[in-house]
Amino acid sequence: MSNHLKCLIFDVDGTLANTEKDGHRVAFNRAFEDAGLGWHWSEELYGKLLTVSGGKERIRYYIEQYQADFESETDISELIPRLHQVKTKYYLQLLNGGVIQLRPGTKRLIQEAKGFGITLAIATTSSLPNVTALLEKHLDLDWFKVIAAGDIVPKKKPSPDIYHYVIDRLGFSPETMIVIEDSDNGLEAATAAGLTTIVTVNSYTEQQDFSNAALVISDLGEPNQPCRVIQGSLNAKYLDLASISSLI
Ligand code: XBP
Ligand code: MG
Repeated sequence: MSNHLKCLIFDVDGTLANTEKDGHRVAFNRAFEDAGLGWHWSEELYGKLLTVSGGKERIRYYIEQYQADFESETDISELIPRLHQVKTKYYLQLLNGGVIQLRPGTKRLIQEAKGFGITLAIATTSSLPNVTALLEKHLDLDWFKVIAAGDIVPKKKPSPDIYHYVIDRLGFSPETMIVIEDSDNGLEAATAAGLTTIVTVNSYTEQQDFSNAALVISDLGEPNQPCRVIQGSLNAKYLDLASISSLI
């Protein structure tokens, strides 16, 4: 194995698991329903709203763009975090109920990396309870040396701040780290922090511009379930550590 690769940094939503359509989106809608707001985010509308990362930021953007006449009894700056808290409760219920499963290859690759002593980290816009719950249910919290999530940095992706945070905490040179992301916002954030990035697309992101990625694939793949290469080259049927190391 190459001596150069020291760390893999994973995004969560859309990368480790397809959390958005059947998880976050449904949880937002349940929170809106509880509050009697009459708002509903369809699968299609949610795709547009995903241009804004961060749940609280997404609600604010929705109000500004789609509910311009909305008048709230409480100040919007109080309403948004309250809605978001309820949304988080519903998301955790969905997650713990088994609605969210890992994407192909994620557990295999993470276990392989762990076996080779590669440091693992998380860089996500999602709130910390969502991330810890996913890792506890499907992987292991202790496998990840740094979990950077939610409001830990004020500016969310596409700002590189969350990646700068991980780099600072780990103390590795960016050239020794590889990021796995699923979206243009995530790619932009990682690239601006000087990190080489592999993209695994999903239905919400497959049409986005990933020209700055080192490799774009359909998913991480499994030995019996090869991935599709969309951009770049991969000398294997699925993404393994040797293929990742060759990108450094
Ligand atoms: C994830 C997000 C998050 C989730 C919802 O983006 O943008 O906002 O959609 O989570 P990325 P919260 O995968 O690029 O990190 O509601 O907890 O924000
Ligand atoms: Mg993502």
